[in-house]
Amino acid sequence: MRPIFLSMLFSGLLIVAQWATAAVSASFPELQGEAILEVRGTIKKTNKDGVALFDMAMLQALPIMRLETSTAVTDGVHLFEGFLMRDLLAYVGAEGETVTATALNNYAIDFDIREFERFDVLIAYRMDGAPLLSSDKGPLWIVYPRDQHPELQDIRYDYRWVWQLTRLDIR
Ligand SMILES: Nc1nc2c(c(=O)[nH]1)N[C@H]1C(S)=C(S)[C@@H](COP(=O)(O)O)O[C@H]1N2
Ligand SMILES: [Mo]
Repeated sequence: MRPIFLSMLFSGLLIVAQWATAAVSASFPELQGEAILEVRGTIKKTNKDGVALFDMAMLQALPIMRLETSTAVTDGVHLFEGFLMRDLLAYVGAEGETVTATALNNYAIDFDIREFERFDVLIAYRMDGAPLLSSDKGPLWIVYPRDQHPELQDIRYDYRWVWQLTRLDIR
């Protein structure tokens, strides 16, 4: 093929790629139900006043991930279902170094964003087939693949299992 044709083809592809990206960001859904999780900070996609708000249906539309693990605060092994923290961060177009997770009781903790690439950290909404209730760690609980990685069986990770998660701040 002649170089001029190749460069036309290439710029054509770029236009299609940009159009596709615009279509994806425009498709960020409006909140239908109750806001369960709020994501703020250096994110590319928002749906209300610079914030990304998610109801349960929106969270359950993210790729579902299952994880079987014991926890530091319950007996035995449990089946958790939810989505990967890194999938959520990619979904909102998060860019930064630090994620602060805040809970209903204002418990807050900072994470190095790279941790979510290293480990399949889950934001779980179901345990053993039942929804996590706000009376018991729910509706969202950050769950680490504790049984899969011995280095996660450590007090320094136990405090990152934020239960009753309501908010993530990216910076
Ligand atoms: N929402 C919320 N999550 C939290 C905490 C908290 O106070 N609030 N404490 C953390 C700490 S310090 C630990 S060790 C684990 C286990 O806490 P628990 O034994 O009170 O369940 O949860 C973490 N997640
Ligand atoms: Mo703790």
